[in-house]
Amino acid sequence: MAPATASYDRTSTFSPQARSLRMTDLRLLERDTLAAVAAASDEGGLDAVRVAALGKKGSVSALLATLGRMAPDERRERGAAINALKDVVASAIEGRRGVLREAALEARLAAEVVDVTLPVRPGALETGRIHPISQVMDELTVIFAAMGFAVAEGPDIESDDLNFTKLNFPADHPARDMHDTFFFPEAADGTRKLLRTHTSPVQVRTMLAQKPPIRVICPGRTYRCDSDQTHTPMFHQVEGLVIDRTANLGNLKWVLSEFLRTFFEVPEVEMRFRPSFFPFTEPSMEVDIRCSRRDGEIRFGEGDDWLEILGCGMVHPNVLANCGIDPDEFQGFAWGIGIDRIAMLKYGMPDLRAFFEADVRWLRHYGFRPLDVPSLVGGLTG
Ligand code: 2U9
Repeated sequence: MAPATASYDRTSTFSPQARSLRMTDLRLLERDTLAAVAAASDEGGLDAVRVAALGKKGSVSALLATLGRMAPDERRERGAAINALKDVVASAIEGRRGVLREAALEARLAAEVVDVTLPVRPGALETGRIHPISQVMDELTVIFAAMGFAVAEGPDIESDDLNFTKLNFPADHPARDMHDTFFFPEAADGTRKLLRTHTSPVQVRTMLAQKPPIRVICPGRTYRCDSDQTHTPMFHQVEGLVIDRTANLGNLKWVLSEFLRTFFEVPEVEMRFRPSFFPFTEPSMEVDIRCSRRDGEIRFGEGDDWLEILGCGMVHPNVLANCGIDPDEFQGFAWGIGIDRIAMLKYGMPDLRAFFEADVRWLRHYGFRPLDVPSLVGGLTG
């Protein structure tokens, strides 16, 4: 409780009787103020007592202000007494503050007690999971890095020129059609951006920026206006490109078979090349791998069945020329493969759409532990 300042008479007088009355007043003020200090139960309350006594308009400060109007004798005597009171009150407040602080700390320590015998709650490293697409991308990177390939990346939003024209797509090619490609509205200069329909513009950018020899893989998101049980509007591809003076189909076949047997973790894969057509490769081929299908399970490296797995070919001379590489001096091969599809095949995931539903139960089942990083020596899948 803060002492009331008004109850103590602060006017000056010369009468000795009145003087002793004033001394009694001081003692009363001291008693009440010290009682209020002792009664303060927290630092906020104590501060209110301090302001009421020692603040600018406090009871003790008000008494000090009366000194100016006193005769020198009285001022000396009362000044000493008021200052003594001020010191007593100030030190009582500081003493009480120490006690209250100590008590508050004790209360906090008692309330925040930690039971170190309780089991530790699992953190992100134990509960978090790597999405199968990210896992497969990491696996691809490890496999091709060991063969000397660099990873190249580019933007998802591309120009018509890099996504189609440089890749030898004729102006009226059906893939350019609004039904397949997500186009942005036409700009003032008549050009229109699009969501890349394959990662091939990344290889185009690489060729425009670097001189051969080139060995890159380009994993990433791709977009086509297509949605059913086996297609989603956004999907993932990894494409590869090799350019040098003698790159040939024999090299391509070795790179693909090395990749496929390492990725599917089988000793050998048998491949079958079928002629195909892509505007950016000539000749173009589709590759099937031998497999068995039993009880809904596909196995590679055995059986009498075939599964289409990827497309590939020798880079079209027009594409080399469009990208600043002399087709009479250099040649190259390229391939493309759907990451979502090979992830489903390797890890036995039946429904493509589950990849993009962000269902944490699915991720807990099919996801990978963050510290099981794929490596060729430690094992691709931990
Ligand atoms: C440049 C030159 C050539 C990339 C290639 C394919 C064949 C192919 C599909 C596989 C499954 C796409 O995800 S999918 O639908 N891709 O069949 N891609 S050759 O050829 C290139 C790329 C860039 C400069």
